Amino acid sequence: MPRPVTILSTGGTIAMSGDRMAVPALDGAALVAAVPSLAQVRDLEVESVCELASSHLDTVDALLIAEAALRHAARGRGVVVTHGTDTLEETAYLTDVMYGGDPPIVFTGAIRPASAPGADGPANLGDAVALAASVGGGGLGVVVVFAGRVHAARYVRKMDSTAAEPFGSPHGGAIGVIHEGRVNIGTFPVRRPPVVPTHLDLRVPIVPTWLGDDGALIRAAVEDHAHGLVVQTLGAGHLGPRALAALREAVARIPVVATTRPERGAILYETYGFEGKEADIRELAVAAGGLSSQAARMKLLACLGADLDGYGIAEAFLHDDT
Ligand code: DAS
Repeated sequence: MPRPVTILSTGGTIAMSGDRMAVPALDGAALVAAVPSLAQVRDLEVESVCELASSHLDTVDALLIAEAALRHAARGRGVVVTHGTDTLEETAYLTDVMYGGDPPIVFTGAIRPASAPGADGPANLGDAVALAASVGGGGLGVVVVFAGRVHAARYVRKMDSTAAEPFGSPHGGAIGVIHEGRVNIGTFPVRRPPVVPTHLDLRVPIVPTWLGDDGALIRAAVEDHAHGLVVQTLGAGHLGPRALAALREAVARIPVVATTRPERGAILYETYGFEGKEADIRELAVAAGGLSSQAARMKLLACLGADLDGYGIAEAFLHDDT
């Protein structure tokens, strides 16, 4: 027996249309009307949360969307969230960090506006509903469905700005496929204990580093009242000496999570001995080599919004340290 499904629409290209330039135009009901096969879904609810380009969303909006998804999942319903692709990774992963339930929560969107030739929104929405309704999708947590592929929210990244398949999972690839409305999941992601923030009106910037970095941006972020920081280190967890000095000053004031610039990241333990080596980073920051910087930021925001202390934050990132 398929699950009942709730679609939450939040805007993005899937909900945009226009003769010359696409602007927000379609609410949840209009999205559903464009997919004739959805008329057959037994119990389908539609709720419009907002109608925004995802570059206009902030962390407070992301928390509202995540909370709405969790509310409907707690009623035993599969949930589909339609979302702009630009920041879909962030809202999907925040929802995943907060979620411990069984019904699947599925994020999707479109790369081409509803008015464009070859608009991909209806096909993506049909696939997302198929997964949300499937009993076999129970226990998946939060996933992203796009172009017939299923990605774990923890690993998915927008890797192409314009291709019809913009999302990929550089760490391990897609975890499933959907053909003809039939769902085939090959791998179930490991679930983590949920972290549930009460608020997300917090400042957590992502600071990259580069050849010759003098640490000025790390210092500026701390001075700019950051509550926490994600530092995107080089290679397998490395910083130049001047950036390392800035990191040392930062961790004395706020929690810092370290990610890596390579897409398939890992922070090593004991390969190198130079100043700014992986062991120096590990001594100072919480290592999250397995997450993208944008995903690490959402998890750190969730930890801070849940009032976790330093130990709680380190524990929350334990399985993201590869
Ligand atoms: N319109 C952009 C957004 O809202 C891009 C998209 O959805 O693909 O993120």
